[in-house]
Amino acid sequence: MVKVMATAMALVLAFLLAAGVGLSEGAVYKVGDATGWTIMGSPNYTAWALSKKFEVGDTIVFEYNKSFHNVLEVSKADYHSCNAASPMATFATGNDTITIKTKGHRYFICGIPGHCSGGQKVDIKISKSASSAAPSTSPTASPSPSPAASTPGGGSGGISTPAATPGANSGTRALPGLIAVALSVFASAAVSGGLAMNY
Ligand SMILES: [Cu+2]
Repeated sequence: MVKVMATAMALVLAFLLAAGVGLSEGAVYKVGDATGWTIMGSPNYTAWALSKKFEVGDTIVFEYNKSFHNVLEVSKADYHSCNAASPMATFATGNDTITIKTKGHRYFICGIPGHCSGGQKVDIKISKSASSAAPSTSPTASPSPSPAASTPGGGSGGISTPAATPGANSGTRALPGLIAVALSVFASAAVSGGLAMNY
């Protein structure tokens, strides 16, 4: 019985780990790509940003010569007016990594006089929530049958449940399904273990 429980626990852990690995994925975007964050050659950061699809969980990297540039995160108004006087955040290492945690816009400018107005500014539009945002919104209880409780003998009954609908957006839907499967496996193992102990 102890062995059964341990196996069930291991299965639950394996499922949760598998789900967790999927959540930590995120693209890394270097601002300006090979050009980096500069004023030389007047890079078009608006066009660069529009060519990407930023999602929650992605990372953007500003790479630049810190002797000549910096990165200020500013409000929308300050972005448009190139006002560097009241940044919300300042980055100055020359290799700044910023992880995107929410949807919406993030506005960055270079704070060196003349650089922002010369085009060293970028509007990062995060249009889509990645799967990492899913767990916070409790999924509407899917009609998950619990075969484990009704059939104590057929231990593997729960696994046949179609958990993740294959196809579109599997990333967001797979997690509740995996947990349901893992829990039902655990439950059936517990039930059969309990019955075994009565004999
Ligand atoms: Cu600059």
